[in-house]
Amino acid sequence: MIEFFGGSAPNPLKVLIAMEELKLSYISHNLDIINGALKTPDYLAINPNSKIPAIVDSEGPDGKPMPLAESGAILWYLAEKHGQFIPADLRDRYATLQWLMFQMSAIGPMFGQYVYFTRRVENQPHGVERYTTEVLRLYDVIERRLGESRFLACDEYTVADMATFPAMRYVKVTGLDWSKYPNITRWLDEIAARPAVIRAREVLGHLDLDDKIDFTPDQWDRLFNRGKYSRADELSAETE
Ligand SMILES: N[C@@H](CCC(=O)N[C@@H](CS)C(=O)NCC(=O)O)C(=O)O
Repeated sequence: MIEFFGGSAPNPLKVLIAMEELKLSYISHNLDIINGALKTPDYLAINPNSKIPAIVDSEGPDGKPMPLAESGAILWYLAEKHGQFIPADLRDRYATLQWLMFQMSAIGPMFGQYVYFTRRVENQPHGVERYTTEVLRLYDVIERRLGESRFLACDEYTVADMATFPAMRYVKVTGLDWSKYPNITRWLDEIAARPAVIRAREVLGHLDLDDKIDFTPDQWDRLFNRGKYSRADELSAETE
């Protein structure tokens, strides 16, 4: 049995998709990210980085409970444990790792910053320009890749696709000309139609990154560690 700690966001959706694809039994906990649920000692023991998602697998590799954080690591762990969605062929296996790392290091963080600068803060044109350009560059990388391969890593659906689908599908890039991305469209439609992905979306429930989320200004500041939660002034002494 897996205990899953998530909430309404693209990173938890990756893990829900994997658990549904693998037909695992799990209990899902929705954590209240805005009111300190990620900062409790119990949760920090599961995810030292105090983010969602995380899991505790009651049957870890040594038979004991296994806590694990970082969506990419969780996907790899579950897929490897259950022998699916990571190809056996070594070339395809390392390609899967490559595209999973690409999601974790590029798509995830850059799309996150894009959402921040376009929707969560005002009057930061340099941030809007930088992350819009980067998101478009990443769209081009994926479009090219999906022009030569049915799925990201190879012709099989892998954990790299499960990791990359949520941000590509649900982060709305304003003004995007979809006619430039026929391969991404084909790939998104195929993944979105998978029964496991439909189930995962139902479990996740509401997910709309464009919504006017009902947080107070102080809650936004706390979420993004800004305003009175910023630590930038701690470094001022070191500039001398
Ligand atoms: N690299 C991490 C990123 C996790 C992450 O940033 N999660 C967001 C939700 S998508 C979160 O926990 N936000 C709440 C916060 O930062 O306090 C992963 O892939 O698991």
